[in-house]
Amino acid sequence: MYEQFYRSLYRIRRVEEEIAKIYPTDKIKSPVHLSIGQEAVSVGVCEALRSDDVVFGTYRGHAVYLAKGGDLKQMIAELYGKATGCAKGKGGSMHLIDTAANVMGASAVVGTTIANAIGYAYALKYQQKDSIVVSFFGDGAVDEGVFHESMNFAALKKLPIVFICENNSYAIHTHQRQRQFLTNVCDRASSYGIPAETIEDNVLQLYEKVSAAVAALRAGEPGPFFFECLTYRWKEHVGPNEDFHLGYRTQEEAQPWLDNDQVKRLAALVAVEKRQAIETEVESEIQEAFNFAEASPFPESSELFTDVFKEN
Ligand SMILES: Cc1ncc(C[n+]2csc(CCOP(=O)(O)OP(=O)(O)O)c2C)c(N)n1
Ligand SMILES: [Mg+2]
Repeated sequence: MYEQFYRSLYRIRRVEEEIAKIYPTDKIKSPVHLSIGQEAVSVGVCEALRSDDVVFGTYRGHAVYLAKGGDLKQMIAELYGKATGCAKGKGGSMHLIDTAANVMGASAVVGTTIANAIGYAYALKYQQKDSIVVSFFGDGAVDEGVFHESMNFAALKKLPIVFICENNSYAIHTHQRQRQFLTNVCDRASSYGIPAETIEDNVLQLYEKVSAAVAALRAGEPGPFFFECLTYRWKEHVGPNEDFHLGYRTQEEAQPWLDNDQVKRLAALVAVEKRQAIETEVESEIQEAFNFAEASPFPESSELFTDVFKEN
């Protein structure tokens, strides 16, 4: 189990480090919102899921996409704006999707995929399927009207959905305390009758809690469940750099999160030889994915007029 967790954590971290490295060359054609530091949330949750379970993410979505099994080559090609990308090069980093892996998409508009996710969960329930939906969103999304409407509807219809609020304390540069009079996110979910719990930045604990919730939903217990996962964004809101010089947060605030790096923690739980083998495999997979993106063509100009409307 530790090996699989480490592989996923290390892979996401290294993919994003490579993205950060290459970003200044302008080969990547869209803004990038990196999850470096937040990988444990996606990995802890997605390891608890089956392949037919479904996830909806956000514009900070590289980690969820990869943790759920989204295709790496198509992801990098998408960032490069290439025709072989997972959205044919038209969506970029903020709109990753891989329906074969049940990564059902992400959006640049804060909060929107919460409503998409409950719609999907309603359909699953209606069809009496035993798949589970997971909706990922940030602490900023809980301020949106769609969050509240969705909580109510999901509770009312007892939907098979797990809500994952990735609380990194900030919406862009604004701390939760400057945006919310009551900062307890779980209380918001509880007020709609949804069981809600806060989880520390701990990938194994996350896995256990989410596994139990998923098992309960599959056994027919009424949903939804809500988890607030405490985490921290190491890089700037958007882009490859650090941003402590901006003054809205400090290196001192970040330090405990850096010290608690879950990638390093899991590395220490895997035997050295096994770890090296994992790292070698992942590095060559990443290299191949970037080579694939480099070698792929840009979309034809005729593609400008396709995928604009849904055609029957
Ligand atoms: C509806 C809407 N309002 C505002 C924005 C501008 N915006 C982009 S990201 C962001 C912050 C969201 O913070 P959070 O949900 O905590 O996610 P994080 O970036 O921390 O992962 C905002 C306000 C937007 N994209 N959509
Ligand atoms: Mg946030």
